[in-house]
Amino acid sequence: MTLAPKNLQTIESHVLDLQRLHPSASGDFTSLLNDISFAAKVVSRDVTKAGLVEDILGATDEENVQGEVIQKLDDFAISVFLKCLGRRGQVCIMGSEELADPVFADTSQGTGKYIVVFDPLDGSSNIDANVSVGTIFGIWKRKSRLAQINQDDLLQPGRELVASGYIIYGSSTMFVYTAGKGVHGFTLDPSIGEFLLSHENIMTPFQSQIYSVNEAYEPRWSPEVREVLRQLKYGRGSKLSTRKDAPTEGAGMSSRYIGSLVADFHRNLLYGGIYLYPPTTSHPNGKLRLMCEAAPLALIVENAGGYASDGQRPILDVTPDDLHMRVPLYIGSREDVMWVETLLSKGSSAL
Ligand code: AHM
Ligand code: MG
Repeated sequence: MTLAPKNLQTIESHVLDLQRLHPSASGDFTSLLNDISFAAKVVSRDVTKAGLVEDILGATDEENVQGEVIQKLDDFAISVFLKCLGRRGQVCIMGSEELADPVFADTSQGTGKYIVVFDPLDGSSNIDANVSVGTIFGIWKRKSRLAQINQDDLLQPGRELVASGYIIYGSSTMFVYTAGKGVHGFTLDPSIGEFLLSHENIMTPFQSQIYSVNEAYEPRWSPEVREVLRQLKYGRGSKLSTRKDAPTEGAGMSSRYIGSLVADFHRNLLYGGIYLYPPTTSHPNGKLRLMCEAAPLALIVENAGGYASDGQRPILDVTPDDLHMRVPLYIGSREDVMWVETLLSKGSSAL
């Protein structure tokens, strides 16, 4: 029996097809996405070797600007992305979760068209246990035409994103991206070293049965967030339970939390679900970063029919005041996230 290949469209040819829709395009965007996919293959190769190669697992003795420990694989992934993205002059500046300041791309001397912000290895504290980790990226276009870019170029809201995506290094490596024309997923075929189209035009379920949150933080949440979680668990509209009127089995949702945002997000995107990282007493603005985590995933989810909110407004409408600005994040199936946003906006009157 011969096995018929499912689909042989590579990510490069998919992006080229996109480029053809814009006859005046210079090809810079196409080559930038190709560079990201190349960097992803390099990182994927080394992430899957973790454990075999000496000195690749574990933490460095450095901390990032937010005081979080940098893992050795974080360090490796940053340098791969910086090298691959800065080599052809399409990018003027790059920002990363782990680097305090943005980095100018050497070859463009500040003249490149695009700004790329990325989280090189999200969920990296899980890596030693072989849990799926990922890379998240967002691509903005610079606004100014001057050689020297300014703050307004760098600090743009998610609505201005030209494209975004993530790579999940899991049981297989997948590259998921949107450039505003649907969300498309490609799976790395390691035997030929290519990302092949495996999930065309992903749409996320409108409503779901799954919530993903670190419930151990309940004592650190506001009463409003606790109420949201109580209703997700016991059923919408359920009253605070006494044993007698406890909600019936099946009224609430099920829970799945990996603790690796890309992995939780990817599962919820495909099956439906809502991921929540609300403010806590230790992280009053939430833990996740707007530019390298929340906004790129918000663009993906909105293009797949879902929604992302900071609890009050769409994540895509939040303008960053700093490269490392944090935001609360509620993201996933549209109806679920809208419901959470409505409940939170009622504040204490909902209690
Ligand atoms: P990181 O970018 O430093 O890896 O942190 C982000 C990670 C997310 O992947 C994950 O969803 C979240 O932090 C888990 O945080 P917590 O351990 O507080 O639940
Ligand atoms: Mg992260």
